Amino acid sequence: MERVAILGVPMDLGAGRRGVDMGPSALRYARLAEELEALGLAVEDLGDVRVPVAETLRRKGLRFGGENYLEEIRQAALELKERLRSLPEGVFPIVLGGDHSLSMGSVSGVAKEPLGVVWVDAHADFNTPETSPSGNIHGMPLAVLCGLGHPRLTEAFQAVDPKRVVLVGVRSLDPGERRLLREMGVTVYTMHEVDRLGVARIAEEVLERLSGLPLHVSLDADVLDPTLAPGVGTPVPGGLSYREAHLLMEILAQSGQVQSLDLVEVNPILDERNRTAEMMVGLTLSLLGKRIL
Ligand code: Z70
Ligand code: MN
Ligand code: MN
Ligand code: MN
Repeated sequence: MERVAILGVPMDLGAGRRGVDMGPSALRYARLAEELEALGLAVEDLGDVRVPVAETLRRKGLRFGGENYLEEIRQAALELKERLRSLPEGVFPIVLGGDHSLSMGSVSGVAKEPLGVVWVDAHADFNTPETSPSGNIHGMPLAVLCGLGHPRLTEAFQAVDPKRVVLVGVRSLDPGERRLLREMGVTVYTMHEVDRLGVARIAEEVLERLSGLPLHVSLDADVLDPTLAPGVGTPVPGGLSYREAHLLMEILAQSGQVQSLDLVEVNPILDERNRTAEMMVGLTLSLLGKRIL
């Protein structure tokens, strides 16, 4: 029986608005562990990584947003990285966020050489402090993992070859990150390609490009159409449908290569009756092998 470890990162310090720190609770309430067990998996919840409460940091004179919490985010991501590194071989980690900056810790924590990364997101999260219009660190983690950005972050978390990174579902890019994605040779399937080629063709191309590699899937809830997943901080119209998202997960599952997963950017404050968390749990089941027949 395959073993799954759940690890929460209740952090919103990298986001532009509050609330994704409650994402791990929302995903647990949506019965993530129980549903995985019903699939026949052995599940252990390892609790949460320590993240400072934002209100305690305000007293130090930091304002919310931007790069103010770089050191706190670095520390939490480092703890995540260490905890993932200490997991026994063969355990499939599911990291619950939290804002997407935690993926600096998850990807570097699971990184074997070489690793393929499938980043499923409305955004590319490929900004650096120079290109970012907001300064928010959750817009930077994929660049950091590829070695670009603040040296305090790249020295701790650079972990992947940009040629082994694929983005799916992108529909909101800042000018600087568009340029960086091209320069670094990252493969990007925007919603334009989703519409032209379809998710099945895209998934097959992704698996061809990352053939034989262990894969990490980083799933940002905002890749989904906001009508399905309203509980996100940065909703962008025109996202993946229910069927496209499940089909993508099912085809990735069939490869047998996926070894780890992030579920990030679920914002319960903005959600409706926890439906965004429930969508993310459903997609997790498809990625871990649930089939209709
Ligand atoms: C923008 C920035 C972002 C998620 C927003 C947005 C980044 N490119 N990522 N929400 N998940 O501020 O860098
Ligand atoms: Mn993201
Ligand atoms: Mn996003
Ligand atoms: Mn956000």
